[in-house]
Amino acid sequence: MSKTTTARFRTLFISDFHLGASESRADELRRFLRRVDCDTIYLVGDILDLWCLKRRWRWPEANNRVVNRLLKFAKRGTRVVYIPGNHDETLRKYDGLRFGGIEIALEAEHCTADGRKYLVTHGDEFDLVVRHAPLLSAIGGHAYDGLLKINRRFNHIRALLGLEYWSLSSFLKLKVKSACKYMSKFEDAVIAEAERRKFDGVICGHVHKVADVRSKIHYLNCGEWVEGSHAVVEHDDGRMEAIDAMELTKQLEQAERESERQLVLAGAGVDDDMADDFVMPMKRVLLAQNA
Ligand SMILES: [Mn+2]
Repeated sequence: MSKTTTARFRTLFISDFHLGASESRADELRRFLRRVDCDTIYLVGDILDLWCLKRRWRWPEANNRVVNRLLKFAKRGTRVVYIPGNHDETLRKYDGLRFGGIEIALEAEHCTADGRKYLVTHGDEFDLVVRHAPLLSAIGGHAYDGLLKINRRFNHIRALLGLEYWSLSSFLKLKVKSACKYMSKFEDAVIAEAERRKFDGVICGHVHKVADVRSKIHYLNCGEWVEGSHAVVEHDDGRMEAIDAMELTKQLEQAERESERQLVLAGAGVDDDMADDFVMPMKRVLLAQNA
């Protein structure tokens, strides 16, 4: 068997799995986590969705595979730090404790290989600063199609009643605009706090929007694993960036399939030593029988 093809990072930052919510992508997550090799992993909040789990306990086997994978990292010497978010805030009271080798911390200060300091926090505390209903995701394509259908019927009735046309799209544009405004206010608040505390950068999650912005400080957002599949990584030289984790996973899986195919083509599936292990004892047995 050939070795699993993995990508090497110094540090992995990943957030908003929302395990327990019906839409979480545990299977993709497991595929990605199989393909990473790193010294430290920061779980940047909303890993478990305790809000959803309290309403209804929904825990598919795929979720266990993700948890097992994380425990295995810790067991094999990767430092795993879990920074709870607002959907798993119950865990905040265990600040400083360890579960199966996973450290719980309210926030962290990460020092890069080239000596820069990054603040690591989930980010929900900045909702208070922003003071705006968190519109986490602008309305997606499918929902919009459905709404358009309803809107047509709605306006048909309005027309029958002699009322003027009500535009759904201009209403939604207003909503999306306020979502964008919320997003930029959130970023501003996080950046201001990191700057005030003299960090070179900040890594957070929470708003479900992957980001990699360099201004006064480096703002990185891990994105999410409900609709997307992003992560923030630190390379061995200290370089930090946001990546599309599934895109990388697919490349690594493809590379592994390709190298397996090359092995088969080269006839190297069975190497000389392995053949000897099989043939030599058999030769001894046969010669012994002849004697
Ligand atoms: Mn959150």
